[in-house]
Amino acid sequence: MAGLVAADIEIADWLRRNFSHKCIILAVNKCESPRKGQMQALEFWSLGFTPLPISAITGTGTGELLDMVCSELKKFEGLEGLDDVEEDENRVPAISIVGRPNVGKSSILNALVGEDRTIVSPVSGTTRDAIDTELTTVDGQKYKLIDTAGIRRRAAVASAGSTTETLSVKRAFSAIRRSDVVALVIEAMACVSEQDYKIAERIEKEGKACVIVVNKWDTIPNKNNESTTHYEQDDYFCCFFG
Ligand SMILES: Nc1nc2c(ncn2[C@@H]2O[C@H](COP(=O)(O)OP(=O)(O)OP(=O)(O)O)[C@@H](O)[C@H]2O)c(=O)[nH]1
Ligand SMILES: [Mg+2]
Repeated sequence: MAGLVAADIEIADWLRRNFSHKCIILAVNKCESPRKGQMQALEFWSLGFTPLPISAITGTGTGELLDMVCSELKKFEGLEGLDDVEEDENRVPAISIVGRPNVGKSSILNALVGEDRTIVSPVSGTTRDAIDTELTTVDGQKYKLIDTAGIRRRAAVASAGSTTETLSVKRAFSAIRRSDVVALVIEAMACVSEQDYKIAERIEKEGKACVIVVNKWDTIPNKNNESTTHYEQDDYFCCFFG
């Protein structure tokens, strides 16, 4: 057991900052001896979580760890017993397409499904609701694609005072929550904006995998083979990816 190190403190801080609404279990590994293990785990109390001494090699404490995980899982709504945790083979992975208004979210969905399922228009704010579309790939794998309304800055939404827009944004956030992967669309020629960061933060907070899609690539003038690398190495963009 290496004891408490700086990285543990950093990770614990990060978990507290970003996942305070989630259940966090602190397992202290390599505590082989049941009695001495309790002592070894003591210093981890300073992280602000209850340490559970375990040993992956001997199995000490792993039963308690499993019980804790299961009892937390049971608290979820609709989860009455562990049988329900079994992977639902019919579950279709969901991918939501999110971003600021007019970046081309609906166009991307239509391009992926190969037909005009959602309305595309140069008018910002065309999509007003989260729209689910099922896509079946050539190998038969099904996916649920969710087109969402453009998410403007909170202040802009508030000052517009539109209930419809407020609901649209809520539905976009709920689409993020029910997705397995989120495609965050940004516009190639527009700088990465504060709002793009905010949306990316939201996706991270929800703990979802994120793919950043740079759309309207055709609008970049004088492209060559290195354009993508230049784009990725741009300071502003690097921060975004970082
Ligand atoms: N040049 C160019 N224009 C695009 C591209 N993708 C979309 N557009 C145009 O951008 C405009 C907005 O496209 P939409 O797909 O409606 O954008 P959206 O993000 O769904 O917009 P909202 O629903 O209003 O949030 C339309 O005029 C599209 O034709 C692209 O790759 N290149
Ligand atoms: Mg749209």
